[in-house]
Amino acid sequence: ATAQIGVTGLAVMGSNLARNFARHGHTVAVHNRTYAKTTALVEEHGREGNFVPAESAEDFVAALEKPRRLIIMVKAGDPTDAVIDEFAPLLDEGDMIIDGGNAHFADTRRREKALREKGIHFVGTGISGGEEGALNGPAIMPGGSEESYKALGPLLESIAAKAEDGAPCCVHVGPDAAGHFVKMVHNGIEYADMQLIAEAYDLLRNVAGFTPARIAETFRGWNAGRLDSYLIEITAEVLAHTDAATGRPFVDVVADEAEQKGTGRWTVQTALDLGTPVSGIAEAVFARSVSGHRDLRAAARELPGPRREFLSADEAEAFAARVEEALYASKVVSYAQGWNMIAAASAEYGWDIDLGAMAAIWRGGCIIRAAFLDRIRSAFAADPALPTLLADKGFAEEVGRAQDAWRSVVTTAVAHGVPTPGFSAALAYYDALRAERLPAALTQGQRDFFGAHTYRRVDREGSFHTRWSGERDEERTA
Ligand code: NBP
Repeated sequence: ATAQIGVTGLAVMGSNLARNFARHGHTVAVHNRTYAKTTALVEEHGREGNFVPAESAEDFVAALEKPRRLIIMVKAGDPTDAVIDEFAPLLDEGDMIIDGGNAHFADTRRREKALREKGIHFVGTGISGGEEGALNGPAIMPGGSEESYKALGPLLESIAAKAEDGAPCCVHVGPDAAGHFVKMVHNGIEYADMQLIAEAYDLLRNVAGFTPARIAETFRGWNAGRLDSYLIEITAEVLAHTDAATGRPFVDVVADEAEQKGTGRWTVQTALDLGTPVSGIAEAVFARSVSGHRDLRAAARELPGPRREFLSADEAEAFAARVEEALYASKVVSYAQGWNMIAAASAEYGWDIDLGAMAAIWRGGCIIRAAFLDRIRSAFAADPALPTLLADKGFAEEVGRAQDAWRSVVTTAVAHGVPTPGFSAALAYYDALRAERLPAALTQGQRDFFGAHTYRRVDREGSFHTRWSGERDEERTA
């Protein structure tokens, strides 16, 4: 046995991850259901480091130093179970199976429990950054036991992206499925970010009347400021791109139906179960879904909207600056919601996740990497029990300064008939959190009226019910 690590599943992610390990001086055993992929990898990239190609599961396991570290990089779902079932009987106590696929955290909890009973460490690991990240440095979010991280951490940290301060973008997130959970929320936040950026583009295009090329310039300008991020950077690239076949802006020749693979939807489904509002992510998932409903959109195409001219050139400039503020404030809200969701799951499952560390490891390697994340890291460093990012002094000041512009942008969007579900939901959340009284009091009254669901009072302890069909006298129920 000569290999420090093994990778099974050599499609794009697994191959790139294996090459990343090899380039960092680790000997990597490589295995794939279809052996031709294994030989192709070694033929094409064998010179990058030490690979041990294995055709059978037995040879693969025999190639690994003990305790064995075996990474699974296959299609998430049934294929992952199939691969676990194939390898688990060949492993010994103390060995580690690392699932680097995009597994649902509930599957990871189930697999971890089953393998723990056999003495095998199952490490559900979120890996972010797509194929390029896997090759050149991803953000890595391992769950599983503390003990497994001792044996695995240094290897993973060596291939992870490095943040600007040189820190590896990899940390032991917490036990069992903590890693896959935060990876899911990361993807949800990514959906929300993309939606907010899309809304900013739509406003600049259809209210300000900017061309895609001009919007690309605007985004480049924003990227030099507090919105500095990978997503803003690539947005400018996409908007500046011209379609070779037609000479038109690329964005105008792409069908306007956004697809999804499911991690955004999982985030929202899970948030509903946990009772944590992630309206920014939910609106982003729904916006993609609306875009894909051709039939609904065709049926509604003739509905009336407002008649509005583009803003004048001067107004458009000032409007663009306000859109930047609305985008920033909405982004703070969607990150605040995402972090609350992680905190809620951490409490629910006893994961004890370090919230600041999540921001720290997402500064590099992943799709939401941004200067902004360093601010979140500092906010949690200043107060590890911060109830919401909106309560951090720095964020509170910035969002407070942005709120006039934010309201004005949402108002303008409504007046012009441009849908901004992300901006609007974020603003509604902000206003709901800061409200002194919410109409939830009325909701409780209604619930008590039709279902005797009881209510609490502002002036006395206990639960109460009003006998609505009788004298309307009040009884204390608890
Ligand atoms: P795919 O998700 O396309 O999976 C292809 C791999 O799964 C091949 O190696 C294939 O083997 C293997 N496989 C399948 Br399919 N069924 C199998 C089975 N029953 N038994 C054994 N092997 C089986 O690969 P990918 O795009 O590289 O992604 C790998 C994982 O990484 C996924 O979970 C994905 O969600 C996750 N991920 C992807 C990205 C990304 O940007 N693509 C980013 C982050 C995470 P074969 O060659 O024999 O068909």
